[in-house]
Amino acid sequence: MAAPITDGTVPWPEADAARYVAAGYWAGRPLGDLLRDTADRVPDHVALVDGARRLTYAELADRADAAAGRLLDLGLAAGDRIVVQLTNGWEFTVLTWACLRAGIVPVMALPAHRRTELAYLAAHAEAAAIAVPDRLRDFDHQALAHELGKETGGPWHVLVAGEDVRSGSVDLRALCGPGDDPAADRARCDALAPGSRDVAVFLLSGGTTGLPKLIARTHDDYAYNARASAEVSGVDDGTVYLVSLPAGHNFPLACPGILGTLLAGGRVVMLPSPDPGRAFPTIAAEQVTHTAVVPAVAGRWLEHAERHGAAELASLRVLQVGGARLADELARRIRPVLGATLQQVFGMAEGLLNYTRLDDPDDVICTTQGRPICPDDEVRLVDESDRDVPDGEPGSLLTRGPYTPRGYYRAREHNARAFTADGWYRSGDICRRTTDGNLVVEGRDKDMINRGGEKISAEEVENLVYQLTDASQVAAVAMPDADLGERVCVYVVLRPGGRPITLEQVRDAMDAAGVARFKLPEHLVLVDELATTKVGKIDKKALRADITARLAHTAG
Ligand code: OOB
Repeated sequence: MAAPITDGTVPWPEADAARYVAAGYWAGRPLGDLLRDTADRVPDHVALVDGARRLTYAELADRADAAAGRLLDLGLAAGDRIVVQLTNGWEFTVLTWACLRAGIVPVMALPAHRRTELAYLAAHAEAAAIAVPDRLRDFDHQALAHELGKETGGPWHVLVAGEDVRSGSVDLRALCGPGDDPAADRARCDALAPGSRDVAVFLLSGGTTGLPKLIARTHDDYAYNARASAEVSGVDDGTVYLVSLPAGHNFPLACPGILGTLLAGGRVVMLPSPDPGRAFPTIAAEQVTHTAVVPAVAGRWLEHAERHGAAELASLRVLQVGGARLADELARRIRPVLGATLQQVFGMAEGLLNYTRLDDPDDVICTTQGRPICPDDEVRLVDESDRDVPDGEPGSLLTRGPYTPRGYYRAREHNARAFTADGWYRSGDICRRTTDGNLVVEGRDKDMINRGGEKISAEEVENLVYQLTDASQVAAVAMPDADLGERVCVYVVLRPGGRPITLEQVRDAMDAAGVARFKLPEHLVLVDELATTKVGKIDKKALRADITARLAHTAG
C-alpha cells in the first residue's frame, strides 16, 4: 500500500489558510466539482476541440465521470497517483478532469521525458499507473511504460493513447469514451469528491537539484490559480483558448490555460505543436482569442507573420508570453505585427504568478513582467543576507501566498534551503520593482538553464556527465542563444590520462541512458581546470562569461 500523499506535503499554517478562506480565495470545493458546475451552466457550449473532434461541456463532463469510474474499476483509488505523459490531445483533458473528480492525482510529466525522468517520477510519487502515447516520433512510449512497471513493485497500469494498444495495456481512448449511464457515473463521482485541501495535481519544478522536485498543488490553491488567472487575462465563456505548449506545464494548464478556460465556460483547442505553419491555420479555423507561448515561439510567430502576413490571426486578442524573459525589442513588435495584445506572464509551477494587465500602458506591457494576481501574494526582494533591498534595486525574489505551497513534496532537506524558516519560497529570480509596482526579471541566482522555457537543472546534467564519462570535473552552464535564449554548455576537465571526450559522445551516452533530449548539452569545452570562487566553488559566472566570449569570437 502506497503511503498517503499527505505524508510528504507541507500545508499552509492554519492561520494563513483561514485568511485565504475568509478572503474567498479558497472556495472549499474540489476542482472537479467546480468544473461540473460549469458544465451544468453551459452544457451545450463546445468545451473541447481536437482536430475534427468536438465535445460539448455535457459530453466532456459525462466522459470524465465515466472515465473516473473506469479508473476505479481498474483498481485505482482516491489518492493514488498516475504519471501523465500525453501529447496535447483530447485524452489529456478528459483524463485530467476524470482524475480531479475521483481524487486520483496526475503527475504532470512531459512528452520529452525518458526512462530516467519517468522512473524517478513513478518511484517518488509511488504511482500506480502511467498514461502514454503508443509511440511518438519513433519512440516507443508504450514499451518503456511496461518496462518501468517491472521496477515499481506495486500494481501498475499502462494506459495508452493511440492505435497500437498492445495486450497488457489499457486503451485510453476507450477509457475516455462515453459511458452507458451518465447519471450513475455522476452520482458515483459526486460521492467520491476529494477534500478541497487535498492534492489535486503534482507539477514538476524547473529544478536546481540533481532530480526534479514535485510540487503538490491542492484543489483550493490550484482552482484559485486558474480562476484568478482567467480574470486577469479576460477569459470568459466567449473565449477560445489554444493550447500548443506541452499541456502538463503549469502555464498552459492553469494560467489560465485549460483549467481556467474550462472553469469560465470557454472553449479549449488542443494542438500538439506551436509551429506557426499549424498554429496559424488553427487559430483562423477555430477563431482562437487567447493563447500562451514562450518567447522563443513568439519570435518564430513574428518572423512567420512578417513573411506571410498575419491575416490568420484576426481573431487573436491576447497573446500571453512567459516562461523566460521576453526581450523588450520582441515585445514591442507583437501588437503591430500580430495584432494581439501582449500579456507578459512571469510565473512558476511553485505558485506565484505575475501578469501585465490587458489595459496597462504599452511601456509597462513591453518592458515589465507584470505584478502578482492576488492582493495576498507577498513578494520580497532581498540581498544575500535576506535583507530587503531598496525599491528599484535588484534583489532575489521570495514569495508566500494562497497558491504558493510551503514546501516540495517529500523533500525535507531541500525544503530547508528552498524555503525560509517562515515559509517564503526562494524563487532564485533576481528582480527589480518599478515605481508603478511591476516586476522586471533581471537574472537569477539559481543554477538552472532556461532553454526556450524548458528548465534544466545544471546539477542534473553534471551528475549524468560524471556517471557516463571519464570526466574529473564537470560544470553545466547556460550559453546565450539567439533563438532559444539559452542552451546547455558543459565544461569538462578530464581525469589524468583520461581519454578526450567529445560533445557527440556525451550526447549519445545521455540519450542511451534515457534522458529528455532538451537536456543534452549543445556545446562542450575541454579545459585543464575550472575557475573557482573565493569559497572554492566552481565559478559559474566566470564560465558563462567565458562561453559568451568564445561564441562572440567564433561569430566575429
Ligand atoms: C513557468 O514555470 P516554471 O516552473 O517552468 O519556471 C519558473 C521559472 C521562474 O522562476 C523564472 O526563472 C522563469 O521560469 N520565468 C521567467 C518568466 N516566466 C518564468 N523568467 C523571466 N520572464 C518571465 N516572464 O515558467 C511559468 C509558469 C506559469 C506561467 C508562466 C510561466
